[in-house]
Amino acid sequence: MGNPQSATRLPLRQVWPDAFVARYRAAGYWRGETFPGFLRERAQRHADDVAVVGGDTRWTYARLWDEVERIAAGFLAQGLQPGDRVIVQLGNIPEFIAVACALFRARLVPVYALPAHRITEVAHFARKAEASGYVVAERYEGFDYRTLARELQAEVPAVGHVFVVGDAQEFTSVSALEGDRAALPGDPDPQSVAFLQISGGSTGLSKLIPRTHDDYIYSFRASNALCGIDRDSVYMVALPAAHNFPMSSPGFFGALYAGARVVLSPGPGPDAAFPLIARERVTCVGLVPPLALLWADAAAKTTHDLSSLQVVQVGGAKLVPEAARRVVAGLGCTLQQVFGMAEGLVNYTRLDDPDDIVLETQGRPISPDDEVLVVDDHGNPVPEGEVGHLLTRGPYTIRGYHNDEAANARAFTDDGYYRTGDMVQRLPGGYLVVQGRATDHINRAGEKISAEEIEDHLLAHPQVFDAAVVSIPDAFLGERSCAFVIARGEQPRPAALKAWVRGRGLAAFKVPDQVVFVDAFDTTAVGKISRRELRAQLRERFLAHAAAPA
Ligand code: OOB
Repeated sequence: MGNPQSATRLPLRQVWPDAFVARYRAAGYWRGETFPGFLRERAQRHADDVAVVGGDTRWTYARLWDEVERIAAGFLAQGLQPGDRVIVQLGNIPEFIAVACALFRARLVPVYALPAHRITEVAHFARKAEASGYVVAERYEGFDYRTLARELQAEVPAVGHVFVVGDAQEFTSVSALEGDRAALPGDPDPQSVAFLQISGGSTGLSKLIPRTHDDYIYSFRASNALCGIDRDSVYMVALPAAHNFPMSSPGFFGALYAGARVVLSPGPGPDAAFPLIARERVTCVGLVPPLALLWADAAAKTTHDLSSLQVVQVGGAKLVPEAARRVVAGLGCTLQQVFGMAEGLVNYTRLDDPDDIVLETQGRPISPDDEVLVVDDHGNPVPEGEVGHLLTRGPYTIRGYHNDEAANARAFTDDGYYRTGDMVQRLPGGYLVVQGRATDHINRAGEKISAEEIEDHLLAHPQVFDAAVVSIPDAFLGERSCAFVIARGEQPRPAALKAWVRGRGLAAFKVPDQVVFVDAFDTTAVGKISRRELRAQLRERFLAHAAAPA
């Protein structure tokens, strides 16, 4: 029996206007390729080449495809039906790739959650996506996800199917899945939604990002050319595999498309990654800025041979020029800045760009058809070189979030541009320099945290009268979160408030790094000021205070 909701299955197509579809096809961006289509072809062409390395597993392309078909047939045999959404919450293990590709093969739609997400977030994804399945590992980084699965089924009973990598207990084991492979469906419509990605959640809760086969495959095929990925490359996934950056910029999907080798690092730090780089002769890796600095320092002292590394990509948050110099000096290979977003647009510095471009800009768009506007608060273009809001549309940028009218009204213009929320400067040649953002989120080492979402959780505490969460510069993380709180009655301890947020079933990275109690928030003479202004004011006050001599 399938999900009762699948009777009212949503039209899982991302709709670009016909004229754009025609244009993107004519330009050769959208070629009608699909995930199962290219994976099957690679399994034939590169059958005995190693595709995926992780833990004790080493799968060739032929073996990966065999796993994909087995798991795909198993999902359908368990009663899932093409079109059903399935939440995938797996760490950097080979099964992440096998399960995601198996879902594509069975025309099921993965919804990617990060391993750090907890019940509140996962339940939100399940409701928003109307998911009927959930795939987890028995445990990852010490956390038992079967417990989370039980909580999820209690909160969202429509999630009728739970699959577990490892000891499944009362659930279904991924390794035991079997089904009739001959009954697997044909390849999907290339313009259908292949998966739902999670947004960084700049306002409130995360939104779901529908990406199609055609648009996503274009983004990593084109990325391969700009990142130097070919069949001889060895690409390491050091960041969580569910992030768009290590997934598609060029990511493990780009590497598989090229017939290259994917190496999954169990953790992002040098301890986990360096021995694997040496053993597998890794050529390319993507990092967030704090990690890149950590790697650069560790590289000076390591005994592991890192000489295979050709390209280190840094993105997800701003890499300031001084840090960029340290990364280049420490790792001694080509730096590539990557400024991207799960909604689409990705910018790269080119591998042969001059040093000043590589050190001082966040690159330029992948596609000649990425349309970029830099506008003032009223939507009017600003002169080249001036800072403005970045809006974009193009052959791999979504036209709307899944199932979220209100967010779409805010985040997209009438003519289909996505409002990125980033403030940028555009230089000659189309290079962008990220100068900040217009929305109130905290970019904590590449993890995006919505101020609003955390304020809501703080306000639910009986001893919190009001709360404002702001980003504070942090030497290591880039930014950290600080919650300004007005207590109601007796002032709670900061640690108790942090524990409260964690206890609300949220990812640990969302717990405020710092809690500061204040007596009141400033308001203007005319009355209540906007949350945005309030947050900006608190940030300024905090920074002025921090800078003042003791
Ligand atoms: C990547 O994707 P998301 O969806 O987690 O976050 C997107 C946001 C951007 O709008 C921007 O605010 C920030 O992250 N960002 C950067 C940046 N790269 C991303 N800000 C400054 N400099 C950079 N280089 O973070 C993402 C997706 C694909 C590739 C790379 C990163």
